[in-house]
Amino acid sequence: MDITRLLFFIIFVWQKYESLANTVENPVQECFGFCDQILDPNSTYEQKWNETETRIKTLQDKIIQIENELAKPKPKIDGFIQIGSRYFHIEVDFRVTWYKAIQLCLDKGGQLAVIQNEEELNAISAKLDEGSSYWLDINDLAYEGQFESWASGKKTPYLKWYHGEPNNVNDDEDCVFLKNREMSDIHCYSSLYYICQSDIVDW
Ligand SMILES: [Ca+2]
Ligand SMILES: [Ca+2]
Repeated sequence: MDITRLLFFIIFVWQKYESLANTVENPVQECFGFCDQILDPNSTYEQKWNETETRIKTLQDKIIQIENELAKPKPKIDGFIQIGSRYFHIEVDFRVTWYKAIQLCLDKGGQLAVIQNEEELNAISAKLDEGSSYWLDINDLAYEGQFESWASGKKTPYLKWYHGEPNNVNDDEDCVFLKNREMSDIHCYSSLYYICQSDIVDW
């Protein structure tokens, strides 16, 4: 190697060394501005994350507020009594078909009752005459064996069947009544008492 080539080689190596050194000393600059968002603890990513957390917290507070509002008993309607956290009207003066019971509850400003759970079943049943039958908003008119609320069109949240029920006798029992704390299906044109609830719930 002659002296000229040797000098070029030394200069080339020196420049490469400086370039590498700068890379180590200025990592942010070498990342074309992206690295600072990762390396800087006060980066925009962290700010955005904090903003997102704040928004999520605000939404959670709103959801809790809405849930609390929904959980409140609806205003009392004349002729309705409070049972548990809700208001009900228990009709014991005359018996009607299931269809008529639907209409009469709507006329009162409520709807035919949908029992939410066992606790509510027991609370309501304690107010009923033993041996009497009361219509509920439960039917399988649309699809046999699929019991749903007429008011909401959704699956009924709670069922407690009497032994052997539902049995859909003569393939013609599509409406449900409550008797002695248990439920049975029966022909919808049977005449029974009925229970309305004051609130319209979208189950
Ligand atoms: Ca049926
Ligand atoms: Ca039956």
